[in-house]
Amino acid sequence: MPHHGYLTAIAILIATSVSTKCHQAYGAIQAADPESIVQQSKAPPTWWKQAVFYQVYPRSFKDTNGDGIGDINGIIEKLDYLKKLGIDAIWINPHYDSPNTDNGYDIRDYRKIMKEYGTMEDFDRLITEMKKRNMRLMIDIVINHTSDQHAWFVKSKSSKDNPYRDYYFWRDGKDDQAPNNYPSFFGGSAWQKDDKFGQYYLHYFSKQQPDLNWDNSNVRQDLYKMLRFWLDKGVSGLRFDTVATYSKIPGFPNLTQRQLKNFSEEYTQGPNIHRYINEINREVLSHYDIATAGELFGIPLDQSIKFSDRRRNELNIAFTFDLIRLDRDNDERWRRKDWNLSQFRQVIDKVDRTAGEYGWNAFFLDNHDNPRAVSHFGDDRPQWREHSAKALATLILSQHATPFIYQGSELGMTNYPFKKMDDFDDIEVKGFWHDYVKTGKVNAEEFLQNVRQISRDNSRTPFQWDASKNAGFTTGTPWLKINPNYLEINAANQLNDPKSVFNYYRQLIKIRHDIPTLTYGNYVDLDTKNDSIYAYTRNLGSEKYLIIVNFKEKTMRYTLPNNLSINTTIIENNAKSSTKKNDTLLVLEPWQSGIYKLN
Ligand code: ISL
Ligand code: CA
Repeated sequence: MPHHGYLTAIAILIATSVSTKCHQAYGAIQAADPESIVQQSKAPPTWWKQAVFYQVYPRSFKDTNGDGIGDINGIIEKLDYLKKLGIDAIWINPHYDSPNTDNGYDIRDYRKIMKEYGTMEDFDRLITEMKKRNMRLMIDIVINHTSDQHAWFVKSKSSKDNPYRDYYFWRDGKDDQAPNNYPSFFGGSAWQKDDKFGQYYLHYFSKQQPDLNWDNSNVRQDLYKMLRFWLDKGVSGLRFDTVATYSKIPGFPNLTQRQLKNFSEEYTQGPNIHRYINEINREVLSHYDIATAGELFGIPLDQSIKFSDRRRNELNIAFTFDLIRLDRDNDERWRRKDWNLSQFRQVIDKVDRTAGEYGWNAFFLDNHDNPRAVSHFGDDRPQWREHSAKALATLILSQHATPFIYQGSELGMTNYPFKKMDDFDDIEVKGFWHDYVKTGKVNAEEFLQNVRQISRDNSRTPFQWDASKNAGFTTGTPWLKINPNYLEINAANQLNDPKSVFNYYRQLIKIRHDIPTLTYGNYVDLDTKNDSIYAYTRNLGSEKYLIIVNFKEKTMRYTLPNNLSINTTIIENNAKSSTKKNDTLLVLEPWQSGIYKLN
C-alpha cells in the first residue's frame, strides 16, 4: 500500500476511536496525532491491529432452545453484552456440520451449519446483526483434516482408483505395522488401518480426523472454493487451524527418538507449507478486506514469524504458543511444570522481538485448548481471584499484539474442580490416559493431578450468565458440567458492579481504543530478570506509557529505572495509595496493576 493510503486509513481509524470521547474514570487522554503515528510506527495501521477480539466457544456460550448446547441464536442474543464490553470482532470456533468427536474440529460438510448450532439463516442473521453493531466475525478454518464422515473421505476409502483416493494419505503398512512411527496428538499411532484394502490413512489428530493431501491441487482448489463461499457471505476474518502442518514430509521417513520427543515440531517441517499459504493468499485472501490468523502450534518461533511477515503475502496475525505452553513439556503434554515470572516475560519479549517490524502477533492467555488464565497465570483462590484477573486483563490489553479475550475471562471464570477421569469429556485427555496410564507408564494419581490443571475441558465449561439454575446457560441439561462457583462468578453479578472484573475489562478496552500507542508503540521490558514485578513501557514518538503488575502476594516497592517518572494514572487496581505526578517510587499491593502515562 502506498504511504498516503495508510495515512488516510489511520486518520479514519483514529478519528473513529477518538470521537467516542473517553469517559472520566481515567481522565482526558491525549491521543497521539494520526500523522505522527504513521511516521513513528513503521507498519501500516489496520483495523485488525486496533480491534479487540473475543473468542466465542459456541457450544458453551448460550443455549436458546434447551438442548443443553450453545447455539448461534445464543450468540446473537448476547451481542449487546459483547458490545457493552467494547468488543470489535468475534472469533467463533467451528460452526460446521460435524459428528463432534473433537467438538467441531472434525468437519463433515464445510457448507452446512452444525445442526446443534442452528441453520444457515441463523448464521446469515448473525452476520447481519453483527454488522448493525459494527462488529466483525472471524470464523475457524479447519483444513488440515476433515471428518472421516466427510463425503471426500467416504469416497476416498471406497475404492483405490477414484479421484478422491488421493485427497488423503493412503500408504501400505510395513511388516503388518503402520507405515512409519508417527504418533497422533490424541494418542496412539497417526496411522489407521482400513480393512477394505488393508492400507493405512494418516491422521495427526484423532482417527476420525484424516489429514487432507495438500500436495493434490484439486484438494487445494476445492478448499479455496469453500473459503470464497464463506467470505462472500460477509465474514471478515479467518483463523486457520493448525496451519503449519498442511505440508507433509515426503516419503514419511520414521522420526528418530529425539524427533519423537517433539513430534509436533516435526509435523511443521513440510517443505511446501509457505508455497501453499502463499497460494491461498493469492487465490483467495487478497481479494477480500479481511483479517487472517494462523494457529502456529508446534513450530519454532523463528519459523512461525514467516506466516505473518507482511512482505511475504501469507497471513496477518500469528497465534504462537510459547507463552501459553511455558509450563508444559513437548513430549508429555499432559504434565505441567513450574514456571516463574522471569521466564514468562522473557517469552513475551522474544515473541515480540521475533515479530519485529514486519510481523504481527495475537496476545492471549487462554483459549479453548488451554486452562483458564486466572487459574493458570493468576491466582484463583478467593482472596486473589479478582485482583489477579484484573492484573492479567491489564496485560492482555496493553501488549504489542492484537488482544484475544476468551469467553468468561472477562468475569474471571476459573478452572473446573475435576476429581476423577469420568469428569472429563475431552478426547485429548482420554488419549493421554490411554497412552500413559493404561500402559502403566504413569500412575493414575499423578496423571489426574496434572490433567485437572491442564485439561482443555477447563475452559470449555458453559458460560456463567447468572445465579439461576445452570448458570442461565440452558434450561435443559448442559452438555458439560457447569463450574459450581457460578453462584458467585457470573455476568449478572458483575454487569452493574463498577468494581467487577467485567467493568475493569470494559474500561481497559476503552483505554486500548483511545490510546493508539498501546497498539502501535514499541514494547520495552524494563527488566526481564525481575521475578516479582512485571513492568514494561509502550512508546510511540514522544509518548510513553508504563504498564506494571505485582505478581507477588505481598506489598512490593518498585523504583522506576532509567529516570522514568509518572505523569498521570490511566487506570489502577488494588492500589492503597494513589500514584501521583512525578512519582518515581511505586508501592505495589499484591496483584496491583496499572497503566500510567510517563513524563
Ligand atoms: O491443544 C493442543 C494440545 O493440548 C494442541 O496440540 C492442539 O491440538 C493444536 O494446537 C491444534 O489445535 C487445533 O486443532 C485441533 C483441535 O482439537 C483444537 O481444538 C484446535 O485448536 C484439531 O483440529
Ligand atoms: Ca441449543
